[in-house]
Amino acid sequence: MDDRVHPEVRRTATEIDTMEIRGAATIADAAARALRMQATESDAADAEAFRADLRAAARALHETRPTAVSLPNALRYVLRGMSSTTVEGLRQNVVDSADEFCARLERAQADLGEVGANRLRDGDTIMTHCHSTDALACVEAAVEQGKHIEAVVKETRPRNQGHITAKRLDELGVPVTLIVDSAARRYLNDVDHVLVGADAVAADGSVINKIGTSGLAVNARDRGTPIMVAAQTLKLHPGTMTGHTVDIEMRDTSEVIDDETLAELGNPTVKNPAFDVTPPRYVDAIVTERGQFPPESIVILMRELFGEGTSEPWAEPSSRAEP
Ligand code: RI2
Repeated sequence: MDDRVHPEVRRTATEIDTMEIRGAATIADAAARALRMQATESDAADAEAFRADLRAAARALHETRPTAVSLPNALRYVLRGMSSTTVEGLRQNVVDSADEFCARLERAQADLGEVGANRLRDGDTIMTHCHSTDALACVEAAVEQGKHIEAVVKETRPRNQGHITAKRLDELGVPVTLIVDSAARRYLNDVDHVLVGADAVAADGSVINKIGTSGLAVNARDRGTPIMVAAQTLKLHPGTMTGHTVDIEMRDTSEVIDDETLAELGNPTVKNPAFDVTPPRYVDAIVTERGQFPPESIVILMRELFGEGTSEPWAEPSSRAEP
Protein backbone atom coordinates (compact mmCIF):
# COMPACT_ATOMS: atom_id res chain seq x y z
CA MET A 1 0.00 0.00 0.00
CA ASP A 2 1.17 3.57 -0.75
CA ASP A 3 3.40 5.00 2.05
CA ARG A 4 1.31 8.16 2.15
CA VAL A 5 -1.70 6.21 3.43
CA HIS A 6 -2.16 6.72 7.17
CA PRO A 7 -2.00 3.48 9.26
CA GLU A 8 -5.58 4.00 10.49
CA VAL A 9 -6.77 4.26 6.89
CA ARG A 10 -4.86 1.08 6.05
CA ARG A 11 -6.55 -0.59 8.98
CA THR A 12 -9.99 0.47 7.77
CA ALA A 13 -9.14 -0.81 4.27
CA THR A 14 -8.05 -4.17 5.68
CA GLU A 15 -11.19 -4.42 7.83
CA ILE A 16 -13.39 -3.72 4.80
CA ASP A 17 -11.48 -6.33 2.82
CA THR A 18 -11.84 -9.00 5.53
CA MET A 19 -15.47 -7.97 6.16
CA GLU A 20 -15.01 -6.99 9.80
CA ILE A 21 -16.53 -3.80 8.43
CA ARG A 22 -19.30 -4.89 6.07
CA GLY A 23 -22.69 -3.90 4.69
CA ALA A 24 -22.80 -1.24 1.99
CA ALA A 25 -23.85 1.70 4.21
CA THR A 26 -21.41 0.80 6.99
CA ILE A 27 -18.56 0.51 4.47
CA ALA A 28 -19.41 3.98 3.09
CA ASP A 29 -19.51 5.48 6.56
CA ALA A 30 -16.15 3.91 7.48
CA ALA A 31 -14.57 5.11 4.21
CA ALA A 32 -15.68 8.71 4.77
CA ARG A 33 -14.33 8.63 8.33
CA ALA A 34 -11.05 7.17 7.08
CA LEU A 35 -10.60 10.03 4.59
CA ARG A 36 -11.33 12.44 7.44
CA MET A 37 -8.60 10.77 9.48
CA GLN A 38 -6.15 10.99 6.56
CA ALA A 39 -6.92 14.71 6.29
CA THR A 40 -6.57 15.54 9.97
CA GLU A 41 -3.30 13.56 10.26
CA SER A 42 -1.70 14.65 6.97
CA ASP A 43 1.59 16.53 7.28
CA ALA A 44 1.62 17.50 3.59
CA ALA A 45 3.77 20.55 2.88
CA ASP A 46 1.52 22.07 0.25
CA ALA A 47 -1.96 21.78 -1.24
CA GLU A 48 -0.92 19.52 -4.12
CA ALA A 49 0.81 17.07 -1.75
CA PHE A 50 -2.29 17.09 0.47
CA ARG A 51 -4.52 16.29 -2.50
CA ALA A 52 -2.16 13.47 -3.52
CA ASP A 53 -2.32 12.04 0.04
CA LEU A 54 -6.09 12.04 -0.07
CA ARG A 55 -6.15 10.40 -3.50
CA ALA A 56 -3.78 7.67 -2.26
CA ALA A 57 -5.99 7.02 0.77
CA ALA A 58 -9.11 6.91 -1.39
CA ARG A 59 -7.48 4.43 -3.79
CA ALA A 60 -6.49 2.15 -0.89
CA LEU A 61 -10.11 2.14 0.30
CA HIS A 62 -11.54 1.81 -3.22
CA GLU A 63 -9.46 -1.29 -4.00
CA THR A 64 -10.94 -3.34 -1.14
CA ARG A 65 -14.35 -4.54 -2.38
CA PRO A 66 -15.62 -3.93 -5.90
CA THR A 67 -19.41 -4.35 -5.77
CA ALA A 68 -20.91 -2.03 -3.15
CA VAL A 69 -21.15 1.28 -5.03
CA SER A 70 -21.69 3.11 -1.76
CA LEU A 71 -17.90 2.96 -1.35
CA PRO A 72 -16.92 4.97 -4.48
CA ASN A 73 -19.97 7.19 -3.96
CA ALA A 74 -18.70 8.04 -0.46
CA LEU A 75 -15.15 8.70 -1.67
CA ARG A 76 -16.45 10.91 -4.47
CA TYR A 77 -18.62 12.91 -2.09
CA VAL A 78 -15.74 13.66 0.28
CA LEU A 79 -13.07 14.32 -2.37
CA ARG A 80 -15.33 16.61 -4.37
CA GLY A 81 -15.64 18.87 -1.34
CA MET A 82 -11.95 19.87 -1.64
CA SER A 83 -12.14 23.39 -3.03
CA SER A 84 -9.55 25.33 -1.01
CA THR A 85 -6.06 26.22 -2.25
CA THR A 86 -4.31 25.88 1.12
CA VAL A 87 -3.53 22.81 3.22
CA GLU A 88 -5.51 24.09 6.20
CA GLY A 89 -8.44 24.99 3.97
CA LEU A 90 -8.42 21.56 2.29
CA ARG A 91 -8.19 19.83 5.65
CA GLN A 92 -11.30 21.68 6.79
CA ASN A 93 -13.05 20.89 3.48
CA VAL A 94 -12.50 17.16 4.01
CA VAL A 95 -13.59 17.24 7.65
CA ASP A 96 -16.76 19.16 6.73
CA SER A 97 -17.62 16.91 3.75
CA ALA A 98 -17.00 13.70 5.69
CA ASP A 99 -19.12 14.89 8.63
CA GLU A 100 -21.87 16.01 6.28
CA PHE A 101 -21.73 12.71 4.41
CA CYS A 102 -22.04 10.61 7.59
CA ALA A 103 -24.89 12.75 8.92
CA ARG A 104 -26.74 12.51 5.58
CA LEU A 105 -26.27 8.75 5.53
CA GLU A 106 -27.82 8.39 8.96
CA ARG A 107 -30.71 10.69 8.07
CA ALA A 108 -31.30 8.91 4.76
CA GLN A 109 -31.55 5.56 6.51
CA ALA A 110 -34.07 6.91 9.02
CA ASP A 111 -36.16 8.53 6.26
CA LEU A 112 -36.02 5.38 4.14
CA GLY A 113 -37.18 3.40 7.19
CA GLU A 114 -40.33 5.52 7.43
CA VAL A 115 -41.15 4.88 3.76
CA GLY A 116 -40.50 1.15 4.02
CA ALA A 117 -42.51 0.88 7.23
CA ASN A 118 -45.57 2.22 5.42
CA ARG A 119 -45.51 -0.88 3.21
CA LEU A 120 -45.63 -3.17 6.25
CA ARG A 121 -48.97 -3.81 7.97
CA ASP A 122 -49.63 -4.75 11.55
CA GLY A 123 -49.24 -8.54 11.83
CA ASP A 124 -47.06 -8.96 8.72
CA THR A 125 -44.25 -11.51 8.47
CA ILE A 126 -41.16 -10.68 6.43
CA MET A 127 -38.45 -12.91 5.01
CA THR A 128 -34.91 -11.52 5.04
CA HIS A 129 -31.68 -12.41 3.27
CA CYS A 130 -28.23 -11.42 4.58
CA HIS A 131 -27.99 -8.41 6.91
CA SER A 132 -28.96 -4.98 5.67
CA THR A 133 -29.13 -1.92 7.90
CA ASP A 134 -31.39 -0.24 5.31
CA ALA A 135 -33.82 -3.17 5.42
CA LEU A 136 -33.76 -3.27 9.21
CA ALA A 137 -34.50 0.48 9.34
CA CYS A 138 -37.88 -0.32 7.74
CA VAL A 139 -38.67 -2.93 10.38
CA GLU A 140 -37.52 -0.65 13.18
CA ALA A 141 -39.77 2.17 11.97
CA ALA A 142 -42.72 -0.23 11.63
CA VAL A 143 -42.19 -1.45 15.18
CA GLU A 144 -42.00 2.17 16.36
CA GLN A 145 -45.34 2.76 14.62
CA GLY A 146 -46.72 0.07 16.95
CA LYS A 147 -46.97 -2.69 14.33
CA HIS A 148 -46.36 -6.32 15.26
CA ILE A 149 -43.90 -7.78 12.76
CA GLU A 150 -42.48 -11.31 12.61
CA ALA A 151 -39.55 -12.53 10.54
CA VAL A 152 -38.28 -15.59 8.75
CA VAL A 153 -34.52 -15.11 8.51
CA LYS A 154 -32.35 -16.95 6.00
CA GLU A 155 -28.98 -17.82 7.50
CA THR A 156 -27.16 -16.68 4.29
CA ARG A 157 -24.26 -18.97 3.61
CA PRO A 158 -21.31 -18.85 3.50
CA ARG A 159 -20.80 -16.08 6.10
CA ASN A 160 -24.13 -16.41 7.91
CA GLN A 161 -24.94 -12.70 8.06
CA GLY A 162 -28.51 -13.88 8.79
CA HIS A 163 -27.32 -14.45 12.35
CA ILE A 164 -26.67 -10.70 12.70
CA THR A 165 -30.15 -9.99 11.33
CA ALA A 166 -31.70 -12.46 13.79
CA LYS A 167 -29.94 -10.77 16.70
CA ARG A 168 -30.92 -7.24 15.62
CA LEU A 169 -34.54 -8.28 15.09
CA ASP A 170 -34.61 -9.92 18.50
CA GLU A 171 -33.35 -6.63 19.98
CA LEU A 172 -36.30 -4.91 18.27
CA GLY A 173 -38.69 -7.43 19.84
CA VAL A 174 -39.45 -9.12 16.49
CA PRO A 175 -40.04 -12.90 16.80
CA VAL A 176 -37.58 -14.71 14.49
CA THR A 177 -37.64 -18.07 12.72
CA LEU A 178 -34.17 -18.95 11.42
CA ILE A 179 -34.03 -21.20 8.33
CA VAL A 180 -31.32 -22.64 6.08
CA ASP A 181 -31.15 -20.90 2.71
CA SER A 182 -32.55 -23.86 0.81
CA ALA A 183 -35.75 -23.81 2.94
CA ALA A 184 -36.75 -20.36 1.66
CA ARG A 185 -39.28 -21.54 -0.93
CA ARG A 186 -40.99 -23.75 1.62
CA TYR A 187 -41.61 -20.75 3.89
CA LEU A 188 -42.53 -18.17 1.25
CA ASN A 189 -46.19 -19.20 1.65
CA ASP A 190 -46.04 -18.02 5.25
CA VAL A 191 -44.63 -14.55 4.62
CA ASP A 192 -46.15 -11.27 3.40
CA HIS A 193 -42.98 -9.61 2.05
CA VAL A 194 -39.47 -10.48 1.10
CA LEU A 195 -37.35 -7.58 2.42
CA VAL A 196 -33.73 -7.24 1.34
CA GLY A 197 -31.09 -4.53 1.00
CA ALA A 198 -28.81 -3.75 -1.93
CA ASP A 199 -25.14 -3.23 -2.60
CA ALA A 200 -25.84 -1.46 -5.87
CA VAL A 201 -28.83 -0.61 -8.03
CA ALA A 202 -28.24 -0.35 -11.78
CA ALA A 203 -29.83 2.18 -14.13
CA ASP A 204 -32.22 -0.45 -15.54
CA GLY A 205 -33.50 -1.20 -12.02
CA SER A 206 -31.52 -4.41 -11.55
CA VAL A 207 -30.63 -5.00 -7.92
CA ILE A 208 -27.19 -6.26 -6.99
CA ASN A 209 -27.33 -7.88 -3.57
CA LYS A 210 -26.00 -10.83 -1.57
CA ILE A 211 -25.72 -14.06 -3.55
CA GLY A 212 -29.05 -15.89 -3.38
CA THR A 213 -31.21 -12.78 -3.68
CA SER A 214 -32.11 -13.44 -7.32
CA GLY A 215 -33.23 -17.02 -6.68
CA LEU A 216 -35.25 -15.85 -3.71
CA ALA A 217 -36.88 -13.14 -5.84
CA VAL A 218 -37.81 -15.59 -8.61
CA ASN A 219 -39.36 -17.94 -6.06
CA ALA A 220 -41.16 -15.05 -4.37
CA ARG A 221 -42.62 -13.95 -7.72
CA ASP A 222 -43.74 -17.54 -8.38
CA ARG A 223 -45.51 -17.62 -5.02
CA GLY A 224 -46.94 -14.11 -5.40
CA THR A 225 -44.99 -12.73 -2.45
CA PRO A 226 -43.96 -9.09 -2.98
CA ILE A 227 -40.26 -8.31 -2.90
CA MET A 228 -39.14 -5.00 -1.50
CA VAL A 229 -35.59 -3.66 -1.74
CA ALA A 230 -34.45 -1.11 0.85
CA ALA A 231 -31.68 0.94 -0.74
CA GLN A 232 -30.83 4.53 0.09
CA THR A 233 -29.75 6.58 -2.93
CA LEU A 234 -26.11 6.02 -1.99
CA LYS A 235 -26.60 2.55 -3.54
CA LEU A 236 -27.49 3.92 -6.97
CA HIS A 237 -24.69 3.10 -9.40
CA PRO A 238 -24.15 6.17 -11.60
CA GLY A 239 -21.68 4.38 -13.91
CA THR A 240 -24.45 2.07 -15.15
CA MET A 241 -26.12 5.07 -16.82
CA THR A 242 -23.21 5.16 -19.26
CA GLY A 243 -23.03 1.44 -19.96
CA HIS A 244 -20.68 0.26 -17.21
CA THR A 245 -21.54 -3.03 -15.57
CA VAL A 246 -21.27 -3.82 -11.87
CA ASP A 247 -18.30 -5.96 -10.97
CA ILE A 248 -19.38 -9.00 -8.95
CA GLU A 249 -16.91 -9.77 -6.17
CA MET A 250 -15.51 -13.30 -6.07
CA ARG A 251 -14.35 -14.11 -2.53
CA ASP A 252 -11.92 -16.66 -1.18
CA THR A 253 -13.07 -20.27 -1.36
CA SER A 254 -11.99 -20.81 2.26
CA GLU A 255 -15.27 -19.07 3.21
CA VAL A 256 -17.10 -22.04 1.65
CA ILE A 257 -14.98 -25.03 2.65
CA ASP A 258 -11.74 -25.68 4.54
CA ASP A 259 -8.69 -27.16 2.81
CA GLU A 260 -8.86 -30.49 4.62
CA THR A 261 -12.48 -31.19 3.68
CA LEU A 262 -11.80 -29.97 0.17
CA ALA A 263 -8.95 -32.49 -0.18
CA GLU A 264 -11.21 -35.29 1.10
CA LEU A 265 -13.63 -34.43 -1.72
CA GLY A 266 -10.89 -34.74 -4.34
CA ASN A 267 -10.26 -30.99 -4.61
CA PRO A 268 -13.25 -29.94 -6.74
CA THR A 269 -13.31 -26.40 -8.09
CA VAL A 270 -15.07 -24.08 -5.64
CA LYS A 271 -16.69 -20.78 -6.60
CA ASN A 272 -17.68 -18.11 -4.11
CA PRO A 273 -19.44 -15.15 -5.74
CA ALA A 274 -20.53 -12.67 -3.06
CA PHE A 275 -23.41 -11.10 -5.02
CA ASP A 276 -25.90 -11.69 -7.80
CA VAL A 277 -28.14 -9.60 -10.02
CA THR A 278 -31.92 -9.60 -9.66
CA PRO A 279 -33.63 -8.31 -12.83
CA PRO A 280 -36.15 -5.49 -12.27
CA ARG A 281 -39.14 -7.66 -13.25
CA TYR A 282 -38.76 -9.59 -9.98
CA VAL A 283 -38.71 -6.51 -7.77
CA ASP A 284 -41.92 -4.78 -6.64
CA ALA A 285 -40.46 -1.65 -5.07
CA ILE A 286 -37.15 0.01 -4.35
CA VAL A 287 -37.52 1.98 -1.15
CA THR A 288 -35.23 4.99 -0.81
CA GLU A 289 -35.12 8.09 1.41
CA ARG A 290 -36.71 9.91 -1.54
CA GLY A 291 -39.74 7.63 -1.57
CA GLN A 292 -40.47 4.28 -3.17
CA PHE A 293 -39.87 3.61 -6.86
CA PRO A 294 -40.78 0.86 -9.29
CA PRO A 295 -37.35 -0.44 -10.35
CA GLU A 296 -37.85 0.62 -13.96
CA SER A 297 -38.10 4.30 -13.00
CA ILE A 298 -35.09 4.46 -10.67
CA VAL A 299 -33.00 5.88 -13.53
CA ILE A 300 -34.96 9.15 -13.26
CA LEU A 301 -33.79 9.59 -9.68
CA MET A 302 -30.29 8.53 -10.67
CA ARG A 303 -30.07 11.25 -13.34
CA GLU A 304 -31.37 13.84 -10.94
CA LEU A 305 -28.77 12.95 -8.30
CA PHE A 306 -25.71 12.15 -10.41
CA GLY A 307 -26.22 13.87 -13.76
CA GLU A 308 -25.17 11.78 -16.74
CA GLY A 309 -21.99 10.23 -15.39
CA THR A 310 -19.28 10.05 -12.80
CA SER A 311 -15.62 10.84 -12.35
CA GLU A 312 -12.86 9.04 -10.48
CA PRO A 313 -11.34 11.79 -8.34
CA TRP A 314 -9.00 9.29 -6.62
CA ALA A 315 -7.11 8.60 -9.88
CA GLU A 316 -3.84 10.44 -10.48
CA PRO A 317 -4.53 13.40 -12.80
CA SER A 318 -2.51 11.85 -15.66
CA SER A 319 -4.50 8.59 -15.64
CA ARG A 320 -7.91 9.99 -14.69
CA ALA A 321 -10.85 8.51 -16.58
CA GLU A 322 -14.07 10.42 -16.89
CA PRO A 323 -16.57 7.69 -17.78
P1 RI2 B 1 -26.77 -2.12 4.14
C1 RI2 B 1 -24.38 -6.67 2.36
O1 RI2 B 1 -23.22 -7.16 1.73
C2 RI2 B 1 -25.64 -7.37 1.93
O2 RI2 B 1 -25.63 -7.78 0.58
C3 RI2 B 1 -26.66 -6.30 2.23
O3 RI2 B 1 -27.90 -6.51 1.60
C4 RI2 B 1 -25.94 -5.08 1.71
O4 RI2 B 1 -24.57 -5.27 2.11
C5 RI2 B 1 -26.46 -3.75 2.12
O5 RI2 B 1 -26.26 -3.47 3.47
P2 RI2 B 1 -21.93 -7.71 2.55
O6 RI2 B 1 -21.10 -6.47 2.91
O7 RI2 B 1 -26.06 -0.99 3.46
O8 RI2 B 1 -22.38 -8.49 3.75
O9 RI2 B 1 -28.25 -2.03 3.93
O10 RI2 B 1 -21.19 -8.58 1.55
O11 RI2 B 1 -26.42 -2.24 5.59
